[in-house]
Amino acid sequence: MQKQPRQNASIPPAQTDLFGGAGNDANVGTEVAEASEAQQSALAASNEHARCDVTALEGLSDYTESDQLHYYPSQFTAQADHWFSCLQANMPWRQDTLTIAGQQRLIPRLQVWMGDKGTDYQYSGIALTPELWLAPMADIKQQVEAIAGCSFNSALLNFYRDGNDSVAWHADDEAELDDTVPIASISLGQARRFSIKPKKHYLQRLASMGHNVSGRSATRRQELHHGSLLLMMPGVQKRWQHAVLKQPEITGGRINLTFRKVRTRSR
Ligand SMILES: O=C(O)CCC(=O)C(=O)O
Repeated sequence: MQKQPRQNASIPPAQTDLFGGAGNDANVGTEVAEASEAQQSALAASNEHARCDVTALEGLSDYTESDQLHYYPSQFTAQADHWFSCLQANMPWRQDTLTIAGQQRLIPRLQVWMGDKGTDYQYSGIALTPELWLAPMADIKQQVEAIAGCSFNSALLNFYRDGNDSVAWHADDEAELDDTVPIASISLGQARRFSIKPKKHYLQRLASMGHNVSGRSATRRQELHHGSLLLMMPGVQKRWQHAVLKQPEITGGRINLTFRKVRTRSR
């Protein structure tokens, strides 16, 4: 059975001030480049108060824990500067090409696909063969696994060079992703706005259940801060879409790491 994220306290009830109450940026203040599991537990505990549920629409009758996002604004504050500079300098960043309506377009960001052998992955027509784990990614993976309570075998690294880089509305719902495992997203560098809204089929279902929501009214937004962790429960990919849209006024760079579990043949 899929393990749930480690609970140091019970998950707080869905909040009506969605995305609004996530503002605690307290520096957890521990040097944890080589953090032990005990240190990670302590960090998670000290960060616990900052966790909030961000996708819940108040009163949805089929809302479940599987739809939740948990935002930990300061989970990796202590490691964030080091990770950002190390990843920016040392990853084999590349700009891949998408084919849209027969036309080739460079994606508006740099990326790297990293993982265990056999974790090949494809999205939007881009076929990705994994780079094997490079430092410090294996260490970051271990630290995030300790908090998420599950194991990951791959990660997509995105580098947004400035506010003109973006990722369009999508869900990470490809068949090769294990849809019982959460996706864990770490943000480093410039804070950027993460947006999330129900997929069309989910909006229709909500309407048929008598909920008066539109894509616009149901859209939620969250600034993802330097050193933060966002855990997306598996239902998020089934019923919701997310995006990091352009913010042209922003000049700083941002790195995002999304840890995932790809189904491999040996599974
Ligand atoms: O940069 C982010 O926060 C989101 C990245 C994302 O949506 C993805 O990797 O699928």
